[in-house]
Amino acid sequence: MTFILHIDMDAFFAAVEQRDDPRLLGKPVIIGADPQGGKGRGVVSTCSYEARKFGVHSAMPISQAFKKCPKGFFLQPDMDKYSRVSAEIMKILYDFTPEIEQVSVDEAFLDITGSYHLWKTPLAVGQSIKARIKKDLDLNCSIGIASNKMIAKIASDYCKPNGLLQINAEQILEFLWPLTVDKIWGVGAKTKEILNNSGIFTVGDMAHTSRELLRSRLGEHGLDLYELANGIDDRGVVLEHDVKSVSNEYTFDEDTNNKEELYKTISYLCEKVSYRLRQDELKGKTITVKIRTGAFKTVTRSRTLDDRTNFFDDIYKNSKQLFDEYFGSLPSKEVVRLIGVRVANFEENFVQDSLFEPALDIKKEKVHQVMDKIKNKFGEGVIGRGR
Ligand code: TTP
Ligand code: MG
Repeated sequence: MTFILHIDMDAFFAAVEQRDDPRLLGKPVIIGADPQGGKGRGVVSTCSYEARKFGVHSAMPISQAFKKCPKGFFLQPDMDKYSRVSAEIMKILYDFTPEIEQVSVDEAFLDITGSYHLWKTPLAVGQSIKARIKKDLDLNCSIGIASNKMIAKIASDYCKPNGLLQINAEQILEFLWPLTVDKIWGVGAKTKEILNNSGIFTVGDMAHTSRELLRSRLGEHGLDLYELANGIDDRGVVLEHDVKSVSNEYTFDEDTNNKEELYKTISYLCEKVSYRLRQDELKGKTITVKIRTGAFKTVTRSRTLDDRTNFFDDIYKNSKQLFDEYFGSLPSKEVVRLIGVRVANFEENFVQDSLFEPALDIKKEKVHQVMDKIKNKFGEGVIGRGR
């Protein structure tokens, strides 16, 4: 029996702002473009549940949101802050299982099949995650648990806000069939219209339609929808291992052009990236440094090495050179707001590799392994590196 847990934060951007400014608690908060007294362009990113009562929602033109809720608190998004909170959330989730697929900034799937017994039941895992996120981050989320991804996601959406809902295998159809067709993955506005025009409004209608009819209206896609309407979804949780790169970035509290501080930060990021690569037994060939200046100009500089690596020394040496090349070309007054380091271009990681690698690398690898063991045992941060 598989247990998939889907977690999605409630009114994420708005909730972070309400948490950080208690004056906003209980108030309609709208995050998005500047409304400029109703003349502003751009759209709503999200809004608090208080603002949703006025009919405001994501993607609505900000001018329209202003008309619906003129007394609302309109704030521009602080993406750096939300990414930081997002990373904190994901870090908590990794305490429950390494089998995580992060889908967006505030959303992830966890395959808890192999780990739930540590909390006794899948539902208890959900309760513990909610409690941890509330206690550590003072934020609410909603969680759905089911035997597959689609049902877990529909369940978390269904129980929003601040909900927890488990759908057992034998309850799936009873849960699914009364819902409108657009709850099914892959049914957007256009597909919905085609289905509605054929008299298909609920998931149950769809499940009771012949596969031939669905195919004639929607092509092969119709057959996938038929399966989904019957609660069948075999898609697995896609682990980070399948991701194409490992990266880390840091936003300075205050923009800086202090070389010492910048190098220290690059070193810290390389340390993290190297650690993650080694944990996942990955090695990459392409190293990229990302720099965002105080003027919000973002540039990336990349270099592809002859051999794949996950060693700190290699990643740091190259990152530092890439950084120097770019930073040297900037006016002396320019400041840095954000730095990122990424390693990509993995080929398969043959264990055999080490047979052909020079003895020095084998030794380095051993040292890294020992350091990783200590980190795993006592947490990151206990082990540093002499510079
Ligand atoms: P969602 O999870 O879709 O929305 P939400 O977390 O604000 O609200 P809830 O899940 O409780 O319904 O998206 C997560 C964040 O992504 C959201 O806080 C802001 C951002 N976002 C946009 O910027 N534009 C959009 O159109 C959407 C849907 C989300
Ligand atoms: Mg959300």
